[in-house]
Amino acid sequence: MIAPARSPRAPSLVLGFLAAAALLSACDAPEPPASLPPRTPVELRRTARAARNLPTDTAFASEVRAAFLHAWTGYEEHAWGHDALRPLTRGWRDWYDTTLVMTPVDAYDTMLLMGLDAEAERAKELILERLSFDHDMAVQVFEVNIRILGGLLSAYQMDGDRRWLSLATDLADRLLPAFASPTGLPYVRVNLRTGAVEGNENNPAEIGTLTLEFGLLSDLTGDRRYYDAVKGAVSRLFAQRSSLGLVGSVIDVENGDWLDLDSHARGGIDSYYEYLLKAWLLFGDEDFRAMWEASRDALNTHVAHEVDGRFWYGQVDMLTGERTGTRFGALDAFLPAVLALGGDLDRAARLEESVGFMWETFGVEPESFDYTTMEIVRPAYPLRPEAIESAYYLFVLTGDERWREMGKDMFHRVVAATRVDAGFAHLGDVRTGEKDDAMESFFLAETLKYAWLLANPSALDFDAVVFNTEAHPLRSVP
Ligand code: DMJ
Repeated sequence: MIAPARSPRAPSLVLGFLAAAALLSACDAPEPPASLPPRTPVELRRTARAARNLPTDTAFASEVRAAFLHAWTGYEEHAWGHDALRPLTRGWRDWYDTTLVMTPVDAYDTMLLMGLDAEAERAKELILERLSFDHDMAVQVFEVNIRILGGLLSAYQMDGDRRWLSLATDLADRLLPAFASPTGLPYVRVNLRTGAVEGNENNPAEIGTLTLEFGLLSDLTGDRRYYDAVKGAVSRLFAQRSSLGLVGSVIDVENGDWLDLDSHARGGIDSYYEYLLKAWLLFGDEDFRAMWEASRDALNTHVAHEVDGRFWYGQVDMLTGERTGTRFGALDAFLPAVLALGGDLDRAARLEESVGFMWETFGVEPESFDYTTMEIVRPAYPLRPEAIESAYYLFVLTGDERWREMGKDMFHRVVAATRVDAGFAHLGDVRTGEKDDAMESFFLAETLKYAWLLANPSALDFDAVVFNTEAHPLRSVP
């Protein structure tokens, strides 16, 4: 379907010749498949709107700001220019052979929202000086998309500097070859310089969580190739759903065959659902609305699970609906936010109550536990944001202070359990408090951003943005 030829555009060209380049790309690109109707971006269509005039919790806000500064100072002192801080050994980590300056790109919009102008300026200088995508290395399309492309696009929409858009376009052009499979479903990894692809066994989350970033780039550049590639992939994935309306965990992008029939809303599928809803909201594309509503209904019918009065989402076989597992954990806690954004405040609240129960039971949430036995399956806590993110959504959408209190309590538990001298450290085991030498960039991009917005909801107009799955606020292009 999409012929993903990489554009040779240099950043400087984009500044002056964006319109001409877009025209050229449009001429080079094949006709979009007939199944992709023309699309007109519209204003955000909210099914649920933020409560008005929510007060700031000043004391909470200064605690979150102090935590952010502590984490950022650790990065500046020990990992400057690299992807991530190693907070225990005061070192750094790069994901690939060359840095993608991941923590600053991921953290930049949080700094702007917190009013940390000096830190933001230093981060921006570093990124613009060091960040280049012209490297002979294979990267994971999903992670680079949500953290780097998402970060660049939100930076552009927040401060208006077109150098962000230039970087974003260069990156997306280098990621496009990932869609050159026989089905249009993207491969897992792509070489940024050569366009060589790797990994034909992909999952719905990694396939479906490209839509907002690529789609918005189409709107910003006028080049439809990005939108058509992601919509084509998501439409194909949706078409592979079972008669129950469910998707599995692993699919072969070369032939569309399911390789793992386990269906759930956890890591591996989670943000596929999230982006169906958010693509509809951001782009006003009714096809995404239809895919979201059908998927949500299937999830609520077959995957939701009431046990002893508590509400969870577990695992089932995508073909039969037979229950295959009763595990839940930190990543699953994204779902109350998505349900709330989709207007289902009742299920959202019930599930977030279960999330709160998970924190009370274990002190800090584990990666995975069995909700029928309350036994931990995977005991780590890598500074994840989802539970606080959902508390934020419920707070802004209902105005009910109990959600802010719940999120604040989670934030306090995280700080107490993970703060070390040079930053914040992952927990290897929430039972023992044993720490791992890592501080993921999403701690600054997401966990602390959602905590900040929970404390200070007027810092951002919730109704004017759609957060990508890495908490980068994106705005639709009129
Ligand atoms: C982030 O990179 C994103 O939120 C993603 O959707 C899931 N994993 C991490 C946070 O837990």
